[in-house]
Amino acid sequence: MLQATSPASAASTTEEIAGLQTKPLSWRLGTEVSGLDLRHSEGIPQETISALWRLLGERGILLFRGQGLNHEQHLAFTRRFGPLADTGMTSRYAPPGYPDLFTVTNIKSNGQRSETENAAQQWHTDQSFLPVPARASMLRCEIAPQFGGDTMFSSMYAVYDSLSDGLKATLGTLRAFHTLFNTRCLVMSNRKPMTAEEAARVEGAWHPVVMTHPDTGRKVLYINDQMVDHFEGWTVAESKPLLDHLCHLIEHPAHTYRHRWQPGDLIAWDNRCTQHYAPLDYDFAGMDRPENHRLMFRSTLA
Ligand SMILES: O=C(O)CCC(=O)C(=O)O
Ligand SMILES: [Fe+2]
Repeated sequence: MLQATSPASAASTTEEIAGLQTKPLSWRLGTEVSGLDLRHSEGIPQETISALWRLLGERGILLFRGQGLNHEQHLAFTRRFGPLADTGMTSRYAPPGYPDLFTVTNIKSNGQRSETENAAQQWHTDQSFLPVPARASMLRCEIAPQFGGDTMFSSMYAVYDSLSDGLKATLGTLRAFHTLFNTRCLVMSNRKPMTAEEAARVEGAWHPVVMTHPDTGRKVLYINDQMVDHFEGWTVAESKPLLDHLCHLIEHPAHTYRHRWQPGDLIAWDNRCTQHYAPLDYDFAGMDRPENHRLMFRSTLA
């Protein structure tokens, strides 16, 4: 049976857990899991699914290499962990026929630039603008650019643990407003205006700045660069220096893992204890050339 592994004590070698081969991806977060064929996820025992879920809560992200899933298989594996969430603002970024998937790509469609080509240019956690944000997300790579196109992940356990007791105490009393319509958010600039219905859905929500992860009982920092520009009762100007400081800790290399994608990879992340970010680290100016194309699909757990 899977044993709780504290991130600090994660071994760097391959280990067998519940019949699966697992290997930490970095000191603070991430585990690669091998020995599973996710194309036939209906055959994976419930005990293994539970073990994967526990490992995800502890390590923040799970990597499955070489899976080559199609949309159906991707959604079937996701559903093994519970009901799906609405993927994003609406299904406007869904591939045809799959409203539960969110397409992240730099490939033009009908001569139009993709609105998701730089969807993740800031650190964030998915759907924190909702009163009940997505629990977890699963992103799979179909096409990776010749260089870059990486995704970075950061552990909010590690960031919280790195704070002084004084700052932990102060942050523990605060709430922050999460919305895409804020002074720090860059992502809306290249998007078509929202419909009234879309705008109402992403209006925003208040969340405590420090949360306890329901599965592990560990505390996490819960603010992010993309969605938050002020604390409750503080002005944007007053909040900015502290948010800048916290965002700097989120991107600190000691708290992160950087993933170099290969087509066929699938990464699951827990939105409650990690953040992610896609640096524009490929030839963005030359992205219309096929060797710079990037095509990813995300499913989201409610
Ligand atoms: O493009 C990426 O690597 C990440 C995209 C993203 O933020 C998401 O799918 O939630
Ligand atoms: Fe995201």
